Amino acid sequence: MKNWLIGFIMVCLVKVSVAQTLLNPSFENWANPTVCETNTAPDQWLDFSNGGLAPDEGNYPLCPSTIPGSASHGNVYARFMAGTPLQGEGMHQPVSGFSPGKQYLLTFDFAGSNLWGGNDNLRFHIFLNGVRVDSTIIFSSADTLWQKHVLIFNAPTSTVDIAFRAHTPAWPTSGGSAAMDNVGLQPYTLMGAGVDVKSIDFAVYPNPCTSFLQLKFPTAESLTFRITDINGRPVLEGDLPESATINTAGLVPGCYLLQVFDAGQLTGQNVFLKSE
Ligand SMILES: [Ca+2]
Repeated sequence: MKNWLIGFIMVCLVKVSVAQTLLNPSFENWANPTVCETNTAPDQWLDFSNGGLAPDEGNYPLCPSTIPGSASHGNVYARFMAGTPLQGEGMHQPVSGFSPGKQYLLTFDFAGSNLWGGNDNLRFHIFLNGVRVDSTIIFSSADTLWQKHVLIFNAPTSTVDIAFRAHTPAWPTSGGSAAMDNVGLQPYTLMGAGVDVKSIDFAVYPNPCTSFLQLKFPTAESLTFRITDINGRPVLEGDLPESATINTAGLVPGCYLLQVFDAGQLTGQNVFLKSE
């Protein structure tokens, strides 16, 4: 076969295998790299503000007084002023390459960013195709520890517009600002996903966890468990102790699926985060 034909076939294969393409997910590229406060959306992102101005560039090496004092990934994060419950600063990006109906995992890191003082409460809302579908926990502008938010969603269309906006639940007594970094987007291909689970409701806490994960069941059962990473690789398994406490100190920080089995049959599963 001639080389050009092989090349053509390879290009076609690459095109077929192209996945969803979120651009500049860590906000490291921003239009003006020499100015501390840039009221524009990061490169590849579009303004989604309906209050305030636009997202600000949080560039720690360039502006060492910025809060938080470091990005969760790279050198740059985005900062948003939270307005009313319905108004605030935000940004969005139309992302192509989805398979409609398939599940995807969206993650991002967030923290308080009280550059202008105050400890007001706020949260991020998450929108898909302009529809609000999820929110982070309510957190303080003064809480500068990075936390991770996880959203599993079914792609409604082949191109999905993904948007974030900061809001306060208690305007006008609360406002503040929040930082975001390290957006992740990938197909949700956890082992067991789609399995017809004989469900028993159980809660896991704390979430994110650090050194242990506590399960809470409505009834006492003799069960085994398996923890897999987001690629479905088992990382921890065994009998579930009577205390229903699992030592997670050995897991690297990240997103995991906990599956619980009764006599070998999958009976429940839950997603949790392991933090530093
Ligand atoms: Ca970053």
